[in-house]
Amino acid sequence: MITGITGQDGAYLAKLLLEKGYEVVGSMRRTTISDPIRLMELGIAGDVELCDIDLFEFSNIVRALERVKPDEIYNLAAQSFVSLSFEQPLYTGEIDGLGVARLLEAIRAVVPSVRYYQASTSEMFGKAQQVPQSETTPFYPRSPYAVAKLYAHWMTVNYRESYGLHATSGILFNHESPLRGREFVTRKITHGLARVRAGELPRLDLGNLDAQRDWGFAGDYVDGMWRMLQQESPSDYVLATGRTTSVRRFVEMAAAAAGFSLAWRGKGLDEVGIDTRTDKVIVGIDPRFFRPAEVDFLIGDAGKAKAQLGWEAKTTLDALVAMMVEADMRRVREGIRGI
Ligand code: NDP
Ligand code: GDR
Repeated sequence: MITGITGQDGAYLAKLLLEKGYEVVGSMRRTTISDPIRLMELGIAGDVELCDIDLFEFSNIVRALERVKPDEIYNLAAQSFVSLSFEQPLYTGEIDGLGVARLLEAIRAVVPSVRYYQASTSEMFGKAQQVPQSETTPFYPRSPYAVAKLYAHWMTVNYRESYGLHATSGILFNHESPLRGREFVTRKITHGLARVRAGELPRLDLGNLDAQRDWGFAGDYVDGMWRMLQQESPSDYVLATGRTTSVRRFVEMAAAAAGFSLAWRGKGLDEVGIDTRTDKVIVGIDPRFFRPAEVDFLIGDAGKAKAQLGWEAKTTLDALVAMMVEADMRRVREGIRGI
């Protein structure tokens, strides 16, 4: 069972599990647009059974577990956009924090022998206390999202220690793909630049260009999630590439892949990215995209995952950028709007 199957990771994980011969049940919450577009994009929408779960509602979690009786549960459902969590801190806490407590309680009551994966995050390191960050680095969350995820992480550890649940927390650094939501910076950049290139958008406005992230490919990371649940004993694992890159550098790489010749001019809020071939501004800064508290720098140490799971990030950032730009240029060319 995968909660949050309509999201980026849900789609890649479902594909991986189907390829391994699993029967996959994915939970969705009811929304006005109910097409599982990412599953459709991967050509697997007809291969998974869908059920309704909103992590806000205890009773529907219990009923779904009683009916499905899963062997493995991957809890990927969350309000996952850090920026929105500053605007909706209580909702984010309800779903990303208490929602996990609801799920763990339901597991304890209905399927205590299930193997459970909790989608924890490098955002829990926040104002990082060590470089690089590993399973033993102290946490310092910097957003309501990260605070809620930290509660969920410790609840996962606590249910493992208190009740012997096979509950694992995967502390994953940022992972991206052509199926990434368009609000996250990497996809915003590749999708935005593809639209600027096609003349659909005058320019792309961003926030803090100097934040640095350890970006990998989502397809690699879902394989790590699966490996974690195949271990005899549950534990906590960091998945990361071990390399960090600024948002500014990501823009430069994506612009080059999209066929622009980018040069930066100006400073602070007046900084712009110019296409030197046309002298047009293609990137600008908009203060609306800055956060009340920022996570400036993350770089992960996935040594434990390599040693115990045989897992390593395979896709380079160059390949990831090329894959994302190519997908967005094609979608814009073909007028594909939904994803
Ligand atoms: P997405 O935002 O793409 O997907 C989130 C999923 O959660 C969607 O299916 C969404 O459904 C669902 N969801 C949201 N609210 C609820 C709710 N109230 N009840 C049930 N389902 C809900 O995230 P990703 O796929 O990128 O990430 C997967 C998980 O991993 C998340 O928990 C995220 O916080 C975490 N994570 C992600 C990282 C990354 O870099 N991608 C890194 C570390 C952790 P809907 O389609 O209806 O909105
Ligand atoms: P993050 O991802 O907050 O790391 O959380 P996001 O892509 O939103 O931001 C990364 C960095 O880019 C800076 N930034 C901008 N971000 C967005 N979204 N839009 C902009 O215009 C912009 N300009 C600069 C941000 O300030 C930030 O520093 C993601 C999510 O998937 C979480 O769910 C997950 O837990 C973490 O990754 C690991």
